[in-house]
Amino acid sequence: MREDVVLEKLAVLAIETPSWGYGNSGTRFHVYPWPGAARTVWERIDDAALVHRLTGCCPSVALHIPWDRVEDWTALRTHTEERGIRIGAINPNLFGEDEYRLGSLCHPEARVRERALDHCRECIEIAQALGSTLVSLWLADGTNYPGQDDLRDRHARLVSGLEQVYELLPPDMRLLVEYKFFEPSFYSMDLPDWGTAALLCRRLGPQAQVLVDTGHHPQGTNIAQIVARLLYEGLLGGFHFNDRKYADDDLIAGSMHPFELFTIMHEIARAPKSEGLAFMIDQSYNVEGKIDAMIQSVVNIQTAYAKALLIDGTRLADAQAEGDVLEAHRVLVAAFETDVRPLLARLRESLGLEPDPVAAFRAGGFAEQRIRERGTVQAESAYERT
Ligand code: RM4
Ligand code: MN
Ligand code: MN
Repeated sequence: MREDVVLEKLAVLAIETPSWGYGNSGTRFHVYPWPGAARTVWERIDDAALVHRLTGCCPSVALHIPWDRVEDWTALRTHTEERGIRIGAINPNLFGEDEYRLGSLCHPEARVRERALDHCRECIEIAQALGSTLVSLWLADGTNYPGQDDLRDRHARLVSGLEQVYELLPPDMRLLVEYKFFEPSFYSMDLPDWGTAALLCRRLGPQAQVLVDTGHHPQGTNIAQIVARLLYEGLLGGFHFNDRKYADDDLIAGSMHPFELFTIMHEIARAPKSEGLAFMIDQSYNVEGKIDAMIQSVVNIQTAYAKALLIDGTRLADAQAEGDVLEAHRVLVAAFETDVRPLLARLRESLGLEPDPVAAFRAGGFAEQRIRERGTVQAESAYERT
């Protein structure tokens, strides 16, 4: 692909950052307070706006309800838009209440299922009030022991719960259905894999699509192939980018498996239609600063995409057609090994940005200013990271 075309494609890549990545977070053992970390949703939005200002490619921020609940949604929307960004996906939280011990939409008791449905209804209304057209649903539902509940009944409850949520969607809103193979439940998750999510979305209709969180698969899963399939079937809604070593570690995207991220972005780069895909980050920073780590994640995603755009598609197709396995692989590796930092620096310069946004954050006094204004807040409790 010619450099000007690559630059055009890179210029329209928009990555959404999560509000929950800007506050203090921790492990199940401890939350280490980070000096200057955002204390409220207003400050989390300020930090998301700064990430957009420095990267030029993060125009929206995802919210988690009730973590980001406020009295006045109009005021929050104004606050966000005044800072040059907008609200992206609204994430209902169906795991942070005592009632959800045995599940939410799949709970054995109708009363709890109703409550979960009410929360989804509220989140759809919040999305409308905030000008967002995306609701992103992840269910922590599942069981811990064989025999704990009837697996077929749980599936029936899941289908019926999601059908009811789907019914509530206004015509311009999409429902993203996220899966995860284990945690917090260990015997069965009600939405464990992309196949289940795809089956459900097919059943629900065109406003429901699958969300691929890159940390939600068993070790060794070929995520690029999942992405290729979902794209082919028109069922891919978007991503939660992060990286992991062992489980759902929520580490900086591309920090552990940059080649895997590149193969995923290759599928995006060659997709006939990728508009409308939601590229979102879902990470938490436990031992590092939040804003510069978020920017690093953004840079890593851009890097993987830039390299994917540089793949010589003609040579690759020829090698594949000739059955030249090694040559086909070498075409990918050649693109992966290209140093795209100068290209990304040119992209940023053309947008009036500093060439290295992490360095720009570190040199800009932003962290110091936040420490002065916000201090260091001892976290009362960890976000219930699940
Ligand atoms: C889950 C999942 C969801 C996220 C929560 C906090 O593991 O990835 O997307 O909202 O964590
Ligand atoms: Mn996620
Ligand atoms: Mn997760």
